[in-house]
Amino acid sequence: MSERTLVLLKPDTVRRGLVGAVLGRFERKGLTIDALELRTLDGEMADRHYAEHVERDFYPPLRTFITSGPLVALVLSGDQAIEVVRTLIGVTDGRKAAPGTIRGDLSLSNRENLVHASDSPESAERELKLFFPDLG
Ligand code: FUP
Repeated sequence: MSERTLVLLKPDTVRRGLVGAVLGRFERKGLTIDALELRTLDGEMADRHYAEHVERDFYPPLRTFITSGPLVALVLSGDQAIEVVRTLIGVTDGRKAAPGTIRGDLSLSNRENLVHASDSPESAERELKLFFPDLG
């Protein structure tokens, strides 16, 4: 069953010149790019996206980071895309993520971990509406 998921290639991915490498992994897996946009988040958008984290100790530096430069927001679709993309990116902390995953291969940080991806059908629905309200 085809699903859609919201993915952000965070400002570290853009700064490090890894957009092509990371996008290529998703494309090679067989996922389809349904929408893609380069944009810089303001603080308000960051707070909406990370609504579940705004009270956490780690949020202020995360907010600074996620608004620090352009990111690539995209919509990927494919069979079980939400879970498939989560598996491809690896666990949150790049130092602990398994080799072979995007974070495991390319990130050494628990904050600058290159990629965000929706973690459930409910978050996918919310995040897709937030970033791509006009997507059919
Ligand atoms: P994930 O779903 O893997 O992106 O991870 P979370 O939703 O738990 O966290 C969202 C983002 O907060 C992470 F991508 C990185 C950041 N974060 C920190 O900066 N410090 C932490 O201790 C945990 C998460």
